[in-house]
Amino acid sequence: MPNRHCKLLGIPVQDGAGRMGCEMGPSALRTAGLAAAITELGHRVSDLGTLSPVPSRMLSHPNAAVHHLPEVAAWTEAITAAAYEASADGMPIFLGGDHSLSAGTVAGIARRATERNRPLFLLWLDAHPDFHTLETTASGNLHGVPVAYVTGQRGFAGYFPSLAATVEPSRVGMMGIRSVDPAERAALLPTGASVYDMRMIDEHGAAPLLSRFLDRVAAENGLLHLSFDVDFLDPAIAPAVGTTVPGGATFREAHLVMEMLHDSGLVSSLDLVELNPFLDERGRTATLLVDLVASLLGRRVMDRLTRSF
Ligand code: HAR
Ligand code: MN
Ligand code: MN
Ligand code: MN
Repeated sequence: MPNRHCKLLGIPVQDGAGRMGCEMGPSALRTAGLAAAITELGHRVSDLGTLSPVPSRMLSHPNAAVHHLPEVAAWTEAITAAAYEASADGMPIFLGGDHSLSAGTVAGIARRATERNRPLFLLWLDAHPDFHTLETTASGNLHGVPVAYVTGQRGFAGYFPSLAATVEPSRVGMMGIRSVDPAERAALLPTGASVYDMRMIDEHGAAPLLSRFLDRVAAENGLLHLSFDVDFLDPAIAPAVGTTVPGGATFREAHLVMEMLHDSGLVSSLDLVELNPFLDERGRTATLLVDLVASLLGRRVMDRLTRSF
């Protein structure tokens, strides 16, 4: 992969989560040495700074569980504009913040992709599919809705910003999935999204599943947005997240995914989300995320001495 221009943008939203702390995520990722890890690999880094919360207007939804809707809607509008602008050149890396921020990052990138006549693929590494609508969410935590929103599912009109471009559900790949609510399962099944859950990773390994998805991205000359939720990882190695689910990706599974993504050269933008530094142990989760980004950007232990075996 040629040298990249990586553009860091902090997005300290936490209103979409059920507990506070994600607003410290961008600071923790910077403190863990993200910029230095990237420059050591020969890439260029620009830090675009950190978005500020924007004023919100009154907004309420019939589903009384939904909370912080005005704030998340306002964030989504601001993030969409910032992501569109950041994607004019280089590789934007969005530092979360809870996963509701991806409603904006993916919307902004999708607009950019459409203008370039490139199909946008979305790889969602997460314990959860985040496929609730405003009607179906029972927790009301809006970090549980971004995939439904960006793929144009019904029920967001009048609440979230209208989308300039949607992501085709069949161009969504999910890996690490192991916590799905009944309404999400029902909504997701007919969409044609590729859902590689943890059982499929157990049975087949992550590599062949990911290869199949990446082959499709390459065949269509697509752009690929990677959305990395900390709870994709097993809580034993990544405790700093508010929604831990046992049975997540291991250290090597996660690095292998990032290494394969690097070799593919296909990833054009990245979200790092749900890091809650208040729950971390001496920065180990933030440090692991930095190491995973390094794998994505070309760090390797050895050159491949043996290409076949
Ligand atoms: N599906 C559950 C809900 O809607 C859990 C959502 C948790 N989402 C995240 N991001 N932490 O994946 O409440
Ligand atoms: Mn998520
Ligand atoms: Mn999750
Ligand atoms: Mn090790």
